[in-house]
Amino acid sequence: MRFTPTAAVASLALAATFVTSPVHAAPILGTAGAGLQNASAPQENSGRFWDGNSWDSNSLLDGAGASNPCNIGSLAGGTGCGLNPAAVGAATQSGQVIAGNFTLGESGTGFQAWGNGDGTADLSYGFDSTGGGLYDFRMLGEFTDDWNINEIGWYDLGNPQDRHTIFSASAAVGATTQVFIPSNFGFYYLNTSGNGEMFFTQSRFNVEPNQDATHKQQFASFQLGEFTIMGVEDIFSNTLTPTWQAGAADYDYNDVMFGVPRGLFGAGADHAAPARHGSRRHRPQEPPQARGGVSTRRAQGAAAG
Ligand SMILES: [Ca+2]
Ligand SMILES: [Ca+2]
Ligand SMILES: [Ca+2]
Ligand SMILES: [Ca+2]
Repeated sequence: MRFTPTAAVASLALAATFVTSPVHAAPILGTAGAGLQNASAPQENSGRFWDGNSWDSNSLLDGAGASNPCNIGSLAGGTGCGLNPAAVGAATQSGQVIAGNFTLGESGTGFQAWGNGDGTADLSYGFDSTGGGLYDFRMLGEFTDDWNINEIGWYDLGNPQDRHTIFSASAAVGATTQVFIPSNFGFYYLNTSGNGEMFFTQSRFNVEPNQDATHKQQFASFQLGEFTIMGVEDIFSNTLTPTWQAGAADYDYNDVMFGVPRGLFGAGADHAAPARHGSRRHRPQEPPQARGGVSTRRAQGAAAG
């Protein structure tokens, strides 16, 4: 079953301010006014919320004399990034093989960024999984010193207590995980070091210890065709710096990057076990174990905050 206007209407009834993305990728349920925006020609000037000057590359803005963006926007668009030695070191530790410029898997010209027309982020959004969906998530890359303390998962949209791991902190780049998600959902990031830091695509749920009460959007979503590329910024800060500083961030959103192919939707899809009797038809499906590789276990950590 494919996403239909009927499904959109049902979702809108649940949250009247939500709008949906018009492409065929996993439909985004965002804030009214937000949409898919042209993401071409990154400038690393933070003119668009995802277009930060990455700590992972040296470029014009770092005095290096060359355009060398390395944020999620340039990477999703297929631009190769020349990582600086510190970034290569962390990436190598995490098991990524960096030989020459890094090009993100699944990237390509034409990815559009979810956000507002003025370049600001949609501070609250999720994804439509009406009827349940089976997703083959792909770990595409991570450029951060925190590569081994970063868990990624999904949560029931609007309910940040209901969390399920997709990629544990130790998941290798290149890993794939097939997950059945029975409801509309958002993504979360958990710093597993125990500092309590946790981010959600609905940023009002974010937990940023020792920070002020403001929240930023720590997730960036790019869509093209049936594919979504997600990028995570793993530090919250109101101070942006071109190189690492304690308490600052770069908002390059390349700290964890993962892919979301369009889900297989609907109770009648081919992955569904036959209903034993009529009363089961509308229940959420069990994870389709027969397909193998399914991982929808709950996050181990206690609720943050
Ligand atoms: Ca830089
Ligand atoms: Ca990791
Ligand atoms: Ca970053
Ligand atoms: Ca980074």
